[in-house]
Amino acid sequence: MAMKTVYLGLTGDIIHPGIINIITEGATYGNLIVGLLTDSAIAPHKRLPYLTFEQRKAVVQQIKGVVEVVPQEDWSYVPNLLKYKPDYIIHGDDWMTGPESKIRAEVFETMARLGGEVIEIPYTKGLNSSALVEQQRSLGTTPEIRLGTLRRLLAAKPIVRILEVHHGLSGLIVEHVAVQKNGETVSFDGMWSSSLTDSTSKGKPDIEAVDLTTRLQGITDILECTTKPIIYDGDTGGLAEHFVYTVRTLERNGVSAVIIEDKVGLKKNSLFGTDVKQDLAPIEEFSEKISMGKRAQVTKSFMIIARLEALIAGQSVEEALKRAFAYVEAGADGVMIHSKEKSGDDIKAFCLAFRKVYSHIPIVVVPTTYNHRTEEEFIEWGVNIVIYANHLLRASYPAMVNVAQSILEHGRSKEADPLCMPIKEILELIPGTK
Ligand code: SPV
Ligand code: MG
Repeated sequence: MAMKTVYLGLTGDIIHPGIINIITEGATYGNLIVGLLTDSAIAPHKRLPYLTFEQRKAVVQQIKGVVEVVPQEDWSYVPNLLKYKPDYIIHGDDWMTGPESKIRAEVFETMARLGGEVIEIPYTKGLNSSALVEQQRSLGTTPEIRLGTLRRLLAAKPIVRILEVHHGLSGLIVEHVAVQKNGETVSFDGMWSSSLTDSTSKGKPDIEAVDLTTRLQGITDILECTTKPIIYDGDTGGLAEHFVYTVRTLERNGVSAVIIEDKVGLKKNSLFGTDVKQDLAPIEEFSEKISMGKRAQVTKSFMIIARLEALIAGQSVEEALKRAFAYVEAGADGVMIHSKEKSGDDIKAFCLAFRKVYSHIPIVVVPTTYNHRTEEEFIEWGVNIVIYANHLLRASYPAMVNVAQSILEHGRSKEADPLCMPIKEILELIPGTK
């Protein structure tokens, strides 16, 4: 009689005795097939594993008792159960309550239809992969792993959600803040090192006056307390000869991408009033800067994204498209289309037209003025990265002014207390402050 088959769904990022236990137990029922969750199966539900699918597969297929490793492309077990029709599925009994109970119910229903059986084994107390991932997170990451994460997220998610950071504390917010929405945990995927908020927080104008070395000090603080990928706002990139050094410095530090804009002359912030007109760089000159940057980079994963300022400069969507195509030909790994128009219609027109020509080159948007547009709409337009470019800094300033005014008005700080985080909380905010 043919050997029975047993199915086990796994992420396989951290292999601990609890997993070995379930594999050993599963193997006693028959040939154990591991359904290894792909990045895209995981990404909508929790943060990406540290190891890539291929790395996780290489580890899991060596574990004694594992006969075969197949990809599980979906968060739900059902598609793979229907495909492989196992006699058994094995799972820890920690899925009885919470959001996983839905997954459990559909597994029972599917296995009953297939004439199979669900084996539930007591999960190993104190050993749970998610808890271990949390502990691992406290140990940090490496520049190489962090750098590669942006490309993995792009491959795994319909849209990558980025929030501005300007110091370690704002980095911690991107790292940890999450909300529960329709039974899913929603959080930010990475950080935007903004020239506007970096210079504003230093009391300087956003005119490329803060150099890379100074900005890197701030980024180092952020790198030290976070693990998520960083996209660096490289302004115009400076002279092409200087840009190649910027690329290498960012790579060395584990930054995932730089975005440079096709403007010339003294750089001003793009959202300045309509009277401020900036000249666009000649197409060939900017294309050459991109090519030089691409030739200079050491890793495969680093991304150079070309930022199109045509719409900001009052030019047409056609001009922006013409430039976008030239920059992609020059080697740009993505394009960022910027506008200060309030409707977002010009951005939409650009994205739809660009997508007809390049189906896979990532598009980045920065919806500061057209902020009524939603992530769902951006996905429909073919956008891959949305950057909320300045919100944490803009939120913090009025909060601080309010407290300063309250202290002045009352001649004491008691009335400002409800506006402030409790002292106990601030002391506990940073791990290691005991
Ligand atoms: C920044 O955040 O510094 C940017 C985006 O470059 S914007 O301010 O919209 O130009
Ligand atoms: Mg900027």
